[in-house]
Amino acid sequence: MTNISIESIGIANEQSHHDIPDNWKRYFSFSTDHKVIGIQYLVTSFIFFLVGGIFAMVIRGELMTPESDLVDRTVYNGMFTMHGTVMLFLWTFPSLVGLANYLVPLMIGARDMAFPRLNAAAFWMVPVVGILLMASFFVPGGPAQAGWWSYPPVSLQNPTGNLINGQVIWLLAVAISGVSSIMGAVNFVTTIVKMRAPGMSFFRMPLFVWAVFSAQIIQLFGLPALTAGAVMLLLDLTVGTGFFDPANGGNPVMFQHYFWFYSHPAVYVIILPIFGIFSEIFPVYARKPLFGYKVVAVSSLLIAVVSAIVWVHHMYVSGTPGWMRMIFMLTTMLVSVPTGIKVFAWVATIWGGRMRLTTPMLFALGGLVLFVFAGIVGIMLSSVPVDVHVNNTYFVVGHFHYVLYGTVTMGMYAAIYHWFPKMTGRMYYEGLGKLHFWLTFIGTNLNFFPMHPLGLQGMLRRVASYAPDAGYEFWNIVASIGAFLLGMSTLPFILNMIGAWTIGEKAPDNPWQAIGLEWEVSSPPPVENFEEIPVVVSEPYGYGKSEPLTESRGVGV
Ligand code: HEM
Ligand SMILES: [Cu+2]
Repeated sequence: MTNISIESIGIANEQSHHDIPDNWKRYFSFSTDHKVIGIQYLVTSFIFFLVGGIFAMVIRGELMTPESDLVDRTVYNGMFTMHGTVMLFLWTFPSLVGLANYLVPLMIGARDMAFPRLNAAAFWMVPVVGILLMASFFVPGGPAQAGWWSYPPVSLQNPTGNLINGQVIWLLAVAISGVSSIMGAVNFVTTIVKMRAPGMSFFRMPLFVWAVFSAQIIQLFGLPALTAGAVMLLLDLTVGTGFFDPANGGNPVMFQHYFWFYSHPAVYVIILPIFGIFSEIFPVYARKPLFGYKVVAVSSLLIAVVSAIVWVHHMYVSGTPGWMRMIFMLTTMLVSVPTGIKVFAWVATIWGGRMRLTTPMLFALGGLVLFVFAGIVGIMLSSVPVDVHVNNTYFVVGHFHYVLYGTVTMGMYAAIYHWFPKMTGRMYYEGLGKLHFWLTFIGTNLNFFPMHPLGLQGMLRRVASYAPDAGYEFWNIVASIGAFLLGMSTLPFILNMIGAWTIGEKAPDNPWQAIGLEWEVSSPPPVENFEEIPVVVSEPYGYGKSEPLTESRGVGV
């Protein structure tokens, strides 16, 4: 490969800008381009984020006052069940898969995913899941009401007696979503193992790719358990088998094992890519190499391994014997070791760096701060005596929203802003981005901090009303104000995205002077990504080292 002059690179990029069919119709087609699929996932999941958010507003509206006065209690049950389900299965998972779809082939120097048609098929199952869940609002009895984990025997009650009911539709939707995710996992793992560009050894892969790799391995071993559990529950509910139904000799606790064997590791499927995003973003805006690259890379795999042996911490109060509680308490605490290593590495990365506080960096920093808070509370919860005390209270709800909103959703925002110029070829508006950040950061704390004292005071989760003299009102009002602030925070974001995508300033190929293969192609990248497959010649994150990343390009940044 030869060195090309700067002019000819400029011209090549200029041309590829025009080559791209910039018509929006391809986003509604069965496209097999991983970049189109990535954006399809991101936009679809964001729409469902808004739907899940509307349900959250109803929940918080109801909880402003002690009485159950805004919606009927059964409607409330449907609301929190669908809120949790939509937020996890239609926002968190698909948005992360979308980001990974967009980035992984570019980051490893591949032209597409290993199985492009499987990729498209997996995506198109997501709207099917969404339509099924939304349709469940219109069947007699309304949507599922047994919470996002659908424990039997509650989930087996079927009060309307109909064969088609909210719970049946919920189980079908979750099973389809599981199949879609398994298809995606096979595709990601194959792509990362088989499709790396020459020179892109495992220890030259960006940490986002390491994180996706580890997360998708979890999907492969975990999802079959959840999907099988969902199908067995569906059989209990529809044809009267007795896997979990105590009335038919089944064991309801077995369902909890199937469910959490996947759904605990699933939190790492969610958080690992967010860790990957942090690892990509901090070096760029602190202008320093990532501290301890190899250790951080391996710690993702370690987290994936340990995540497989902690699930019983969700079942401390499910009749679990004492010795088993102790084992799972220890394994759970063990996860904090590789996780702590990462936090240490990020802090060391930004320490003394020349920080640029752009919107992506603000979201990443905010996400890190809130993650540390969530992590400390998580270690508290891993301890059996604490968990037995606060189990099923708002303390737990507060904890997981610091993770899911404070870290995951804010981390996704960081990623969307950071790669927006690459994906769309346009710059977002920095002012609107910062406004979005502050509304989100303040809103998250106002909304979810009060849940901790409420939980310690004994307020139970999944209740539409509470005793007026219990002293819960103050914190509930604060939380609801925070919720409405979070609802508002999406407005500058939507305005920013639509405005920037349609009339924003044109983005250069590498607006952040970042190092990585995705920044060496045009914005947006051409179909098939690379005119010539790059040859990688150095480690990632070479900030301040001025060594080239690939053979074909002369200078590093
Ligand atoms: C404005 C933002 C949000 C607000 C105000 C909010 C509020 C709430 C509240 C009050 C509950 C407890 C309901 C109850 O137990 O009665 C809840 C449950 C839940 N939320 Fe959120 N939430 C928000 C965003 C999110 C996000 C972004 C996620 C995930 C990414 C999420 C995932 C969940 C889950 C999994 C549950 C458990 C549902 C269940 O108990 O079955 N939430 N939320
Ligand atoms: Cu867990």
